Amino acid sequence: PPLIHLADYRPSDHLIDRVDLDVRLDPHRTRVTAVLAVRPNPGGEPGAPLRLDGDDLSLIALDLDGAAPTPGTVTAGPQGLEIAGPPQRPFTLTVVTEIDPTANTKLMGLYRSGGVYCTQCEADGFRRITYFLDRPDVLSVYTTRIEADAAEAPVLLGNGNPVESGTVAGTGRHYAVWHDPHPKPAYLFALVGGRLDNVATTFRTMEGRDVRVAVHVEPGKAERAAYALDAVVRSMRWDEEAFGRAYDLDVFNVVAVSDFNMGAMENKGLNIFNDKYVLASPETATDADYAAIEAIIAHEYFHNWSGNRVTCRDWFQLCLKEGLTVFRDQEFSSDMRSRAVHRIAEVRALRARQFPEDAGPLRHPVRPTAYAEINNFYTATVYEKGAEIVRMLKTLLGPEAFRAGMDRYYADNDGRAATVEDFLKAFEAESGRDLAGFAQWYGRPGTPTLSATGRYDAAAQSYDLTLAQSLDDGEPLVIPVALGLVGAGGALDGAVCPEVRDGVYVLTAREATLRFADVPEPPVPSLLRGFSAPVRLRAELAQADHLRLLAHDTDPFNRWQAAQSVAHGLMRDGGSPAAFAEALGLLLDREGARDSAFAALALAIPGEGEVANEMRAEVDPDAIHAARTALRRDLGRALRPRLDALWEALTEAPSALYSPDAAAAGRRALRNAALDLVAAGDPETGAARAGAQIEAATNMTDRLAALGTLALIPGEAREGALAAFAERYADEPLVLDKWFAIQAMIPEDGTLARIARLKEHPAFAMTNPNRVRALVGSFAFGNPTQFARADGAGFALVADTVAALDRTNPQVAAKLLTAFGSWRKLRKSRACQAEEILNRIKAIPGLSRDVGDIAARSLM
Ligand code: BAL
Ligand code: ZN
Repeated sequence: PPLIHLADYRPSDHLIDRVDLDVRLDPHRTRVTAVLAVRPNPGGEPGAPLRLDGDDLSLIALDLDGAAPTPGTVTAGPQGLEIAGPPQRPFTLTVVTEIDPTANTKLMGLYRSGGVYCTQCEADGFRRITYFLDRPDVLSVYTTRIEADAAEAPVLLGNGNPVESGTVAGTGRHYAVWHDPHPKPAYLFALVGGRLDNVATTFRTMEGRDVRVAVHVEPGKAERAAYALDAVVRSMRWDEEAFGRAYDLDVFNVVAVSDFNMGAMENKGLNIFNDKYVLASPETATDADYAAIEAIIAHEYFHNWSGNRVTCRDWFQLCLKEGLTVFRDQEFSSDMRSRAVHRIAEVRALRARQFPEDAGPLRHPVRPTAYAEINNFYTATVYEKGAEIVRMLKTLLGPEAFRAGMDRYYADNDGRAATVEDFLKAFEAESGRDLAGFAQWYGRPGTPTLSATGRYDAAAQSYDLTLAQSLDDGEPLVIPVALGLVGAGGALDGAVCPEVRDGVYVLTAREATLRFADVPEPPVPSLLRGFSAPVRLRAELAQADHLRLLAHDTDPFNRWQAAQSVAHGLMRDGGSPAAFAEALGLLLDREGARDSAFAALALAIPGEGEVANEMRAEVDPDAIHAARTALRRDLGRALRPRLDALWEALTEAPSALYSPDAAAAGRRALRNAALDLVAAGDPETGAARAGAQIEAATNMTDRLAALGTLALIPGEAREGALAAFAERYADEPLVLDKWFAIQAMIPEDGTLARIARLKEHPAFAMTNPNRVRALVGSFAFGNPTQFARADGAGFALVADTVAALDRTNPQVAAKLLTAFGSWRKLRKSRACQAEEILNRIKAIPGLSRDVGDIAARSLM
């Protein structure tokens, strides 16, 4: 497929200042009348034809300034509309199209989900509603009239503020008119029509404006929207306090739908969500679900400024809104919960998803320079690494200059479509710093390696630390390295190094040596505290050094990292885990009660994917699985008395009211981590205890954790518990997703047959992205030994699903295919099978651009 290049960017030849839409909703024949106020763009090419994007559209009527266009000047088809020699002055184009929302299985544009009409327009779905200049640098003021059958769609929602509503006499139909005063690109357009219940409240902004905030959900589920509503209100308040940003409309609506390609979408004033990230009750949602809802509600709300008020000039700048908004939602969650625990979770996610992407054929810069299909660039690199870049910027500039830079960025670019350069310019202006070197982070794919070696001079009481970076042959990057020295009894606070300021050294050279003076004993360096840069650290410390950091470092992230490093070493090199178990035991004694969430994270040894990630040799998933299973077994046995005591001590009274707050969630996390390790060491006891916990559980967190533990222990108890769970939640699709996922991730030969059976389960549907991701996605991304089976059947299962899904929903199919992204690192025989499968997919006739692009790039 043809590539679109950043270097080819040109301003649009035309602009559309106002859009008046009249959308008459109908299950199969929805009629859209668009009245567009068009004018030539002074920055465009004079006399250029007007080329409007389209996708799968039927043109019904067209007029220009109220008359038929000059014969022979119009070319129209499903994929576009062109008018040659349009007027060289402002003019009005009226376009009538007809679309079939029921037949729209791509879930882009206007479609129906569970009978609810809804839209998804990012990145290029608006062209599936009407012909348009569907590019983010064309900003328009929208007025939308939505009309529908009053019984079928009693609730009608649009962008902006409601201005009028009424009935259409004698038709059983009604309408609502919405006006959004803020100019926006088409990708932020949205409408909703359907039967929906809601929960609502009023929020008074710091500017004194009263905003009606509502969360709309499937009828009968309103009480499950209370947490999401509360998260909206907390997000609104936080953005005022942390960034001085107030909401700017009279209403803010969130709508949950059950069929959705992404997590959620930040349409102006009308966020549309995957219901997985809205609906929560103690009986149906886990602590992790609550945390994800809070984070995604915040993320979409924060886009109102970082994305909507200031949008992107073109899709190459996607990180400008996504990386920044992820950083903002991470800061919000850190303020709502434990900062240290959240930072660990962020880094785990980055390493699990972004590091492999950056190390494989699908790697790309945070700001890509070319794409064939933009939907394939909503990646961990753009989002999570993009957020890390913003975090480094804050570390480099300090909180005051960072905040001043953000304020200037908003002030200078409000109502505009901006670039990464505009973003950095605001920080340069406020800080007086030159960020040209730092800007390289946006353009260089791959994860840099930071290596460190130290030398202690006892006579001079000094310590030399050499830091070296490597990525490619290009210029060195600007890497903020937060660091300190740790002695046998704790931090060596008296050690001084003039180049380290506020605990941070900024590495700008390929290599540098720092000299610390006043070092009274041989230190262990604590490097990259708080994970101050998205790099791979190679410090080659001994196990004893890591154990010192685990016991004594002042930085909680590095204490956790020390435990991870020891576990990696044991899984890679073997050896006795006795010292590690003892250190973990002390940590549990000291911190189990005080910071349960942190203790639970320390107990969680790196996952199989993370181990694969760290391998410099070729990856053998079976060997990794065996090493990890053995280490978990040994730790479970060595820590047994403590784990038993924790599991007992952290039991909640059956009458205790569930609360998703961080402290309560931390206690559940530690208790469930203890259960899981006990089971790893003693499956028989583990199975009995997990079975009892499933019975006694008063919330989904405890029930699901126990089911997850039991799922790893073959036998009748497991099968009985799985069957009972399915029966109990037969009417709860989102809960059954958890049930699909747990089974898909069982690392046993029988899992393939199990998945084949589950695909026939009445609750499974290939048309619903959540179901596909739960069953096949969990298998592809979360079951490395079965996915990369020796007989190739795991790869084939995923490939067959991709091929089938491509015919209806290419975007979700393409995402699933990225599971093959690390195939080259696999041991030879498995890699050959993966390559063959990718070639087979690439050759499928009529393949979508989405899947074709992933297949082709994976093979590059
Ligand atoms: N803009 C797409 C969904 C999100 O990142 O918020
Ligand atoms: Zn986003």
